[in-house]
Amino acid sequence: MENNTNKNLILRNLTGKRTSSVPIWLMRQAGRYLPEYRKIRQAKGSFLDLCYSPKLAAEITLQPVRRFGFDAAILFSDILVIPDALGQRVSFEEGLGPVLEPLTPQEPLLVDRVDRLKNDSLHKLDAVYETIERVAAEKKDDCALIGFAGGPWTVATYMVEGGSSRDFLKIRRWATCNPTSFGSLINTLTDATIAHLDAQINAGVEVLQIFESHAGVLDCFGFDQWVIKPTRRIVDTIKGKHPHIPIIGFPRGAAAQIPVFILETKVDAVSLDQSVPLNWASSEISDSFPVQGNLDPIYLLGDPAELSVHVSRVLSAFANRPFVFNLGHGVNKETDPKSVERLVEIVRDYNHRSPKET
Ligand code: 1CP
Repeated sequence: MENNTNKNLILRNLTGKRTSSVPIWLMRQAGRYLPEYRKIRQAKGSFLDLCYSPKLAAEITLQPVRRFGFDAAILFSDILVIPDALGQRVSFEEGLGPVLEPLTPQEPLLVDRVDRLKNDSLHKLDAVYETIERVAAEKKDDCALIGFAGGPWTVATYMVEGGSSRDFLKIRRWATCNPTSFGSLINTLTDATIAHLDAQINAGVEVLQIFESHAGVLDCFGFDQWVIKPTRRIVDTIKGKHPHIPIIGFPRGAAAQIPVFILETKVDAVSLDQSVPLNWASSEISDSFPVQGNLDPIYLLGDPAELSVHVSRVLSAFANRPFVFNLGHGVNKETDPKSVERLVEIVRDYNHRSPKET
């Protein structure tokens, strides 16, 4: 069962081993800042169609790995394939982002659809699992393949708000005024997420990341109920079946709740957003616990000398723990690929003050 742990720097760090060379991948490393992505995207037209085209999706997954030599490939897909597979209409519109037919508390919940999905073993998402099989067959052993899903709360925000939101008022009102019916939506999404992640592992992913991008809009009671508890159920169930697959949690905006998130969800690693102060992370998160992050992606749009200073700050802060270099959020579409190249060089050139392999 130790099969994968030696091949890849990311797998080693995520299983608690410090390596002298810091591994790197970036959230949204595939996408619109890459001309080779834009070319395929233009030819295909619809973003969701691209997610369901295994050959093209596999190619897009591998584009940033070929160009920059990242230590991981992240499956090219989206967190919103879950509502799409559950039968909620989803589209991606130029300039607007995702658009969904919003779900309301008055509407019958999607439970029956989820039951059907379970029986159908997530049929609509078969194309996603085929993408994984293709990437797994093509990638090198020293590159980890990361699968993912949105956290149930974050996916629910899009389902209830009908897209991106500024104030998340509809979902917060539903969760507060009718926690029982909202709880069954979260439960349904948790079941679907577990089935989706399980199928991704069976198809060949070696690491999972759970993107809870909108965790930061909840107070500590909401965070416990709608983020910690569902995540804990996902982690427990997946670990029961696949104990050796590391799971990274990304509770974006969770701030001072990160330690309790780590403790209670039992994720293997935490991805920090850029608002987390480096010295706070060092003092509040046990130094044996794997951390990922957290350079502000804005530095990729700025002065190269500044970039170097800020990358070094992050590297120094996490020099003595299992660590995977990443951004605090996704690569911005305005980013010049040359900046990403420079970033990878800075990380590769970094010399640890006390190199130590465990
Ligand atoms: O127009 C285009 O070409 C589509 C742009 C795009 C891309 C490239 C979207 C639309 N999604 C993706 C891919 C994607 N999304 C990946 C693939 C792998 C990679 O990282 O390279 C992943 C992991 C996601 C995850 C995702 N989708 C998240 C979680 C991470 C985050 O950014 O916080 C979220 C919130 C989404 C929803 C989504 N998908 C796309 C958009 C424009 C949005 C909305 C973002 C928002 O509300 O601000």
